[in-house]
Amino acid sequence: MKKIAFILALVMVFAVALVACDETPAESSNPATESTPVENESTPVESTPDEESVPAESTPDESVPEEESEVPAAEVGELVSVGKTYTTSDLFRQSSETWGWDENYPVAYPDEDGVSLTDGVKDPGDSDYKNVVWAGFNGNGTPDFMENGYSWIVIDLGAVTEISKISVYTGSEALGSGIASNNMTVEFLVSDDGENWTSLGTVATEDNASVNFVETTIGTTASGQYVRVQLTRTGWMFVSEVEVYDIAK
Ligand SMILES: [Ca+2]
Repeated sequence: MKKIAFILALVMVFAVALVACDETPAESSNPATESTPVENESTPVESTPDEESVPAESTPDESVPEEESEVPAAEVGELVSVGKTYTTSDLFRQSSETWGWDENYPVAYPDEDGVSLTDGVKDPGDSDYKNVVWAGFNGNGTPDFMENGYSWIVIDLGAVTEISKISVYTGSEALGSGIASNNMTVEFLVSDDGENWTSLGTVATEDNASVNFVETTIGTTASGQYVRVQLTRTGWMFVSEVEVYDIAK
């Protein structure tokens, strides 16, 4: 009986050992769950370069507009053309008596005193083309226009000037009688001696019938004592003012 009991004890020991061996593989399945943290670790690894690249790209983007915003801050200086003398190609000249006496405009509009283009007044205040603020050029056929293809205005600034901006103010479609600023170009030129000219460029003039005059401007730095504007249009061109700015003042 002792032998039988001993054998049974051995069988039980083996049985316990087998159960223990079966449980071990069950624990070995845990590494499958351990692989999950491995994947989780790779996720922040991938997100890290994304987070780093975003601020790296945004930094230069923010610096560009700051540099560009400094460019328009340049000043054009002072208006120096007011009161300066000028000459023109043939203005259309017609006395008030010729086109019918008008008590509101007893002086004929075509700049008979030779001062209206640099007197500082560019706004006629109404839409009547007879307003004395205007000087009229006939692009349909005055002799000078027919010869050159344009009308011109030359302002003598009195001394060589560091020019930063030139503007021309022309009558709009609101004036009627075929006067308008559409289909019109203005060429801007400068000179030291009034004979040899350098063109700064040609600008197309846009019309705006809701106002009495429109502004055409060129903003280019240039040096010269004389400023010349050449007006081209098939039709009437009315001018109230030419402005020149000196960036050195
Ligand atoms: Ca004027």
